Amino acid sequence: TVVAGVAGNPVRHSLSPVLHNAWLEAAGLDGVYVAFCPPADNFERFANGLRGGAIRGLNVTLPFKEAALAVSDRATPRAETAEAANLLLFEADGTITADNTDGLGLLGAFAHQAPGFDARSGPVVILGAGGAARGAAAAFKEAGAPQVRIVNRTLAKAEFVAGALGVVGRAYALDASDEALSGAAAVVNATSAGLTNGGRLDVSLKATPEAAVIMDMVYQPLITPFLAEAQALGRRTVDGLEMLIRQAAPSFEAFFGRPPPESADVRSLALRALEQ
Ligand code: SKM
Repeated sequence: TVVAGVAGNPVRHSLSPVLHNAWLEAAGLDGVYVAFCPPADNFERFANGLRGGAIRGLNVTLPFKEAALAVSDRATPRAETAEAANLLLFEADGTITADNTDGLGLLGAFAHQAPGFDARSGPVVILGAGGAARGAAAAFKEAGAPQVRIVNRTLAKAEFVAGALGVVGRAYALDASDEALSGAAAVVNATSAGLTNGGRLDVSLKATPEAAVIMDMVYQPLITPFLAEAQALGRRTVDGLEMLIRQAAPSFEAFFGRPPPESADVRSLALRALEQ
């Protein structure tokens, strides 16, 4: 039995076990995917304890993505660029390989839910300047966005993230968000607003062009207030659940040696789990 899992703290809300176990069953593979909740201050000890042992790999979510990269022995360029890992592979020789599939998940979700969207067609706006924002910014730069605009409450943090992008990066304070949104090809909420009840961003999407695609990385609820505003304005939207599914697919392949079977409708399963 191949064992894989997700580590986070908290981890109860994670839909990763639902996705991976449904794929395992549909593929008829002898594997299992479980949730782990290591102590928030000691991911290193947890991961080191799994070296060379029975587990093939882990997805890693908040607050461990930076620690996951730090504990690894080697990392893919995309994990290095994001300065975070959401995927660890425990090799037979006792070493740990770090990867990051969040960028693939983000771009995959756009490709799937906003067909025809082209990152090269205009500036991409990222709300937030934490790890998720950094990863999204790197993915859009890689996909050819002519400009990546970082909007954040603390301007200094936005400047830091934008600076790492080189000439492509621009930083905006929250009260300059209208300026940031004008002409945008896409807007991505990479802040945790929406995770808490009633969490709302102080950003209005009115200044976005009609053709802009609006995405929220938050998937609980599926239609966040941010996406609801976008839909009310008639904008195309991409949801956080699609990103979760599309970062999970390459993770599954890394753990179990084959892509997930297309026959399993994991999105419907996840939606049902969200409703409970
Ligand atoms: O990057 C992903 C991670 O692989 C799994 C996850 C989850 O289970 O909620 C969320 C994202 O951080």
